[in-house]
Amino acid sequence: MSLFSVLSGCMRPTEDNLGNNLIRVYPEDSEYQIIRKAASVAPSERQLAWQKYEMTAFVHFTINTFTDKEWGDGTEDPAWFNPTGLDARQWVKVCKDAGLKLLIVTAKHHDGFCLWPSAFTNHSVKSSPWNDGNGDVVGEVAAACREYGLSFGVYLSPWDRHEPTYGTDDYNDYFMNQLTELLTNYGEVAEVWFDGANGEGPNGKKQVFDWDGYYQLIRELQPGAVIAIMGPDVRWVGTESGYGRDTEWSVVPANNTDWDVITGHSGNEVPIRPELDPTEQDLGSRKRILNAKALVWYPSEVDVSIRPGWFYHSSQDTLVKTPEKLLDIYFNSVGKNSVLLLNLPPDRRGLIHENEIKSLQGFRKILDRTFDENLAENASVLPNVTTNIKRSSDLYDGQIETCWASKAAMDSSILELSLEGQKTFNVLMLQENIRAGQRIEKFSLDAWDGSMWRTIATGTTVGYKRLLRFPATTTGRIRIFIESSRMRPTIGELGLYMLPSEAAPDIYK
Ligand code: FUL
Repeated sequence: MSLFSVLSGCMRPTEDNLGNNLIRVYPEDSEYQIIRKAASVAPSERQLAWQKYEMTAFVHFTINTFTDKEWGDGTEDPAWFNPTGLDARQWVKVCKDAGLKLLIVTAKHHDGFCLWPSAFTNHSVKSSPWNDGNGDVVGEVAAACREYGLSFGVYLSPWDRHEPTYGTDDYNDYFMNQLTELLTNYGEVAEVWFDGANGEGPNGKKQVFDWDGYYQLIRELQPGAVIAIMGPDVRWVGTESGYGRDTEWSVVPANNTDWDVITGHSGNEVPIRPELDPTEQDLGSRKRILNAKALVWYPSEVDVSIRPGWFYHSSQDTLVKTPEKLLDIYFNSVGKNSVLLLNLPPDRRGLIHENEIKSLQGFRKILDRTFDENLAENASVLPNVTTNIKRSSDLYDGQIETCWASKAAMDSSILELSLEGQKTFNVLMLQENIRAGQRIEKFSLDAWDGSMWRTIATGTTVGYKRLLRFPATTTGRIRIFIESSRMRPTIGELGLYMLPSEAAPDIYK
């Protein structure tokens, strides 16, 4: 990072950034102060590292794969779990080739069957014929992730339809024991995924979960891991379709606790999960934040399966999402300030099916052909009253932390670029330097047509990443007109790209 970046307000701490992922709001705060606070909430280091994965993989695999079900009821015989050619290295290689940076495996789904030989139950791989009861799927996945350089995560279903202690305090001990096994025996864990589904256990009782205990244990054992969904670090986007919101704020109100005793949760203290309805359309608008008791960085994750089901069913072999569908999902998840969590369910062999591989390869090819060349590279930033930048290359050096920062607080700002000659493009990519906070509320991309500016695309939030598609445009000069923002907006990265015509039939002209 350059000295200039530090001085220009790109890095924290700045006067606008209180350096925390949770900031309290007081009844006496003015509207201006609240907006200033919202603009200053920033991700914790673990949240930022997670956000930078962009695309991650889910692997749903368990006894359901063999019973052809989506949810087991806990009465399944472990003898049914018998993959004929399980190869976790294949799973990881498929993910790596597709550009997925982390893999989360269903160590235990709702039926309670454990993919690792837990010392606290016999309802696991050790009672199955697979590898004569000596196998450990979690261990094989973790080792393969290490070998291929992927991060590793675990899904451990809090709801357990098999475990007899479910519905009693003893289940919390059981669950913590299992967490301890998973978080100590398999190397570094980057994400712990807690499902919200919570029905009755085998004894008809519902469980009162000791979330604080779980969170504390995870922070102790794996301080770098984000805790997702029923956790404080990562929020469910609210749909399993693969399509996120057009306006996606990573800063949302947290109104559910007595913040007088809390100072923030970016450290190792017990974090609080903000209570909100993730399916609501508006989570973080000005209207929402003005009534907040606290504002917290709580970014969105888009989970979607490459097939209709989360688990493998041979009847769905022809229903694998096409490369074009995956591309559309990419633009609507990664391109809308979310991390994509794409599920790839292995089949009864214990392999990711050929149809998935074909689709992922096609998807990757389009991504590479589109994003390998940034047509804004070597563009120069033209000076104007709202522009604060010396080195244009900060916009395309691959680092959001070196950035353009507007001089204007609250008012509109303009970033104008002279491209290296005439360029034709149909995709805009913007990234804010979210280390300084998420600020942009409304913007447009304008192209100079020789006599005037023409708006070719508009958007609301940007956050970590925003992608916009539009009909192909040729110009030598563009500007990003930021119509409204929370304090001084920043742009860490800017890209102009050309989607190949076959991948953009509707917009290519
Ligand atoms: C849901 C579960 O009930 C599904 O089986 C799946 O694991 C999905 C990711 O989350 O809540």
